[in-house]
Amino acid sequence: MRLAPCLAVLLAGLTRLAPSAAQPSPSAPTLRWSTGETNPTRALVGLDDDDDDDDGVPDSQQSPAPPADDDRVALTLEGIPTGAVAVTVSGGLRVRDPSGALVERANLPVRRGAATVELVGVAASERPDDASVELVAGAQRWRVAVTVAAVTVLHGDNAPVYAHRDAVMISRQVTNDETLPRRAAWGERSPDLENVRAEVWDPTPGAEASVRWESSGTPASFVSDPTALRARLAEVAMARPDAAAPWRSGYVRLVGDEVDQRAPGVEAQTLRVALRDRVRVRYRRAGVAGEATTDVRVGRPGREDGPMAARMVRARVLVLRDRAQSSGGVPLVGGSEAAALDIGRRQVAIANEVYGQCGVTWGDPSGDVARVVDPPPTTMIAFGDDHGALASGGEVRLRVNGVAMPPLVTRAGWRPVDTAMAMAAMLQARGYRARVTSNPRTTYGARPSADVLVLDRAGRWTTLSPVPGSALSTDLRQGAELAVVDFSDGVDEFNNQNSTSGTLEERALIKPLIDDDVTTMEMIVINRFSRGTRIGEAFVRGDGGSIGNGFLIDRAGIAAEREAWTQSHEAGHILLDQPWHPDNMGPDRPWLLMDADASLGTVAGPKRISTEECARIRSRNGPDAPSPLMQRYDLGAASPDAPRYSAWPAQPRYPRPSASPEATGASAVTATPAVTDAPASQYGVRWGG
Ligand SMILES: [Ca+2]
Ligand SMILES: [Ca+2]
Ligand SMILES: [Ca+2]
Ligand SMILES: [Ca+2]
Ligand SMILES: [Zn+2]
Repeated sequence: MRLAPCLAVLLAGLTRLAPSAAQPSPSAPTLRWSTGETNPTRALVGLDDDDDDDDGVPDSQQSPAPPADDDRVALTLEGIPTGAVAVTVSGGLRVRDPSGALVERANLPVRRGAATVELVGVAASERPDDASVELVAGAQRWRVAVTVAAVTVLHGDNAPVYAHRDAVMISRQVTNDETLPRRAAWGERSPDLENVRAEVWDPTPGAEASVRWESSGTPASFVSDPTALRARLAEVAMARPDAAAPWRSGYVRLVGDEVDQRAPGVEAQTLRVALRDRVRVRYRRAGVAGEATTDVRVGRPGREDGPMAARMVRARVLVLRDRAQSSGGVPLVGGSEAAALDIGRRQVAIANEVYGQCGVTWGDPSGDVARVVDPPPTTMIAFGDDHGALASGGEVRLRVNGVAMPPLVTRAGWRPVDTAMAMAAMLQARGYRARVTSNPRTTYGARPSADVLVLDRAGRWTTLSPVPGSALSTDLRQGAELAVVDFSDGVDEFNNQNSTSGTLEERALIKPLIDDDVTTMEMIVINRFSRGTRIGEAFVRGDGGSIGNGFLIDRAGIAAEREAWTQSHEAGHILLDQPWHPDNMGPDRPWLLMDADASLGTVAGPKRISTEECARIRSRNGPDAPSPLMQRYDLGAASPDAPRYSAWPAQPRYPRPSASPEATGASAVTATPAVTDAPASQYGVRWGG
């Protein structure tokens, strides 16, 4: 890595003061550093150990440096007559030659009186200014003494985040709880290991230093302008015990939404991020040209399998109209098609803020994930609804799209599913598509009821109606009912006895709207529930419900937005494959997303997902699950060399104590957040399935 002694002697002979005292004139040759300084004599270059191209190989170990690398330092020589620039570097610096290779000497072309020189820091300095770059253009010579400084993000246990194989994550704790150290001694650990701090190795003596933190979006985090910052923390002070140790900042917590970003008491310690954002730390030293930076990503690329690998829920948000658009229907929320769509998209944006904790996104809120749709017509018939009684014998008479079907004769003793199968067979024989679903038995029912969804040959909804002058069914014990959606009096909600089957009106809505694809989850936006006892209801496949992967949310649930996180709570039942709530069987922890009845628009509001819940979501609905609701997301491309760097580096890349001996007693404590002692009236109620 270092230059041979004979070459170093040669370079020393070439050393000359930079022509900084020269009179500025258009023709005066000028060396301009990437950060704007002209003719500097000293500069900082960052050690390029991050992984800007996300290929699993530290950029400093790649030659040529990847095009996405933003740690290359571009110097510009201006006002040079002709010819070429001879560049020689020493110490932990390399120069990029015309082929892109990182070398110690290069001749670079001059075009129109200018040349660009690109430097990369590949090894951290041991002493101040122990690296250099020499540039010779004709009779002009420059020498810049360089310190290669290393900027690193540390986890809560002070272990480095090596960007090519590690990442940072959105906090799962209440933002201003005691697991975020307000002031941290140099060697202090954070009880929450997901808190991060900056470490800067710069051997130059000095009494104070600071860094900037920035987060910015990427196409994978649905930001159209990646150059715009999402959030920043300016001038975060650092300290070190002596110049033989790196500088360290206090702890910073990565948060997913505005409320957390403004958490009282820790405003200077929160940085807002989204899944697959970039988090950058920037370091400069006064009086010296240049800047050292490093980037880490929020979550790992989706090609990986670990707990941080990015995943996308295949979600669809359907905002319903009160009736078909062709009949003058208008959306049930928002008042206009555009406003309704906007509401649907905002639900996706909010869910992304919450599920970022698990490395999960619902997709691009501005994409086609949200739609405004017509309610289904009466396209389903139910047998033995609610009670599940056996048939006593009779006839079912039905019209499909106005055409009378032959009477279906039921036999005494048929179960609802037998009647449904017979009806389906009769309809299929006439060219319709009929799908039979059996509903779980209600608590008080005799046995499961059954539904028949009737589509035409092309798979479109049909309209079912009774035959005029006839009863729909003369079988008085089992009975038959048409499944009608009527929003004028709200949607009948289920109670604890029939929650697994859902009410007939709920099934009339959900079964036609949920497509056959069991790997999607639909969120269905309605006006209200009839009795107003709840604001969202999930239908969870795992508890035996025949309706898979869907949930209803009403206007109140929508209006609660970032207070109840209703959309995320109901989806949580589906993704966790779990109908009950943690507080049904354990202590009340109202800050948890899956708490049954919490609602609070503060940092203590119900939106935290535990590590165990995130793991369960991945095991139940990860890409290797039997019918997964989540896909790999933002896969990226790994370098074939990546496996060689799976444990890199073997030794720290600059002098730093190993992670173990610096514990200060605050070992891996999983602290319990303080219970917010709010009056009950502050809590709204969110009932769920
Ligand atoms: Ca790389
Ligand atoms: Ca880089
Ligand atoms: Ca970078
Ligand atoms: Ca109704
Ligand atoms: Zn619930």
